[in-house]
Amino acid sequence: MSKYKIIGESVPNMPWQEGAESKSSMPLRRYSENPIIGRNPLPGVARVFNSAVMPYEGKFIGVFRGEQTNGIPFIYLGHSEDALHWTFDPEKILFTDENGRPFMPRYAYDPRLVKIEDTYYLIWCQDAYGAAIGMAKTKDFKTFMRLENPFLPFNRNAVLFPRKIDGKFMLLSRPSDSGHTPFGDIFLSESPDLVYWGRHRHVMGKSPEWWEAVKIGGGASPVETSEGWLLFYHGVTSTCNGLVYSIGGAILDIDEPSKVKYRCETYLLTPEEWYEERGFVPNVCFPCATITDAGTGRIAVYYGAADSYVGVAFTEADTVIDYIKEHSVVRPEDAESGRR
Ligand code: BMA
Repeated sequence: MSKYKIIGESVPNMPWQEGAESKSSMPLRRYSENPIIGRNPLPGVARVFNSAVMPYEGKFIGVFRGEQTNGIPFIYLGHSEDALHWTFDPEKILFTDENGRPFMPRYAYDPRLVKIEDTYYLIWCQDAYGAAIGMAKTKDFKTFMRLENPFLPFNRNAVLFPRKIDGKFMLLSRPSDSGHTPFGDIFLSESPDLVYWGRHRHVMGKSPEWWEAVKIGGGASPVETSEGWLLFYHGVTSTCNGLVYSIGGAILDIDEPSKVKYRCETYLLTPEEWYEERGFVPNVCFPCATITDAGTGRIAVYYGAADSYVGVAFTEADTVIDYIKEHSVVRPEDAESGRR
């Protein structure tokens, strides 16, 4: 019997590996065949990383950050029978605007994917006179309607919650300045219609813990559990040789997710394997999605590695929630509602 429940779909065919190894008793265990997507996966695309996947019609579908050979990132659609071996559509996703005209962002990166009721939403980073949040919806993964800029620049790492709370869409994001690093806290915003957003509340800040002292950012769409919203996010530290991105874990209040219930003071996974330490940008583990099975409590975390590859790590709700709770340190400004 599981101690904690995942509230969501049963996905008995989700990817899993018995006996996957963990480092230093960490709760996330890497898939032994990582990276699951290698370099040059399709013509004109040098690297695929920081990507999001989900179950779809008994198989799996995903939106992938494809860095083209001219260096500009776009989003490509991928298909898989087992969520481990992927094939990609050769052309990047072409959106339409709200009037049905073709729309192609100037660039698009770090896509996330979530199903709310009967619609799938893509959220990514794009240009709107600076790095900003892009959003589109689809019902069939054939046509994608891009919604006009929901937020002002500069903001990135947006993730939508998989259900409305109190009748409102809820979104985590990480506002910043026009640079790459300052202002590294996660905020919550709500909307009745995905057009008008407000009641912006502080969720959690970068922390004094060194591994996440520079900035943090939402990772995978939060997983609903009996303990609260389980959030895998990224935390960044600075070294004399550049930034290091690790995966962190927190549990947010189920009804008021701007309140942090538990927050793990250590990372859950940090760059240690060759595909995480070596690549276009070394030392990056950047979570963007999970696949979960409510029946067994299994969780697969999908993360970009070294801005070059996609990796998968496995855990169970019981394992990771207990770990987060046992190592939890919540500062008063994270525990409060975040309303000022
Ligand atoms: C962040 C984002 C990510 C990237 C990371 C490391 O700011 O741009 O897409 O993986 O930097 O380069």
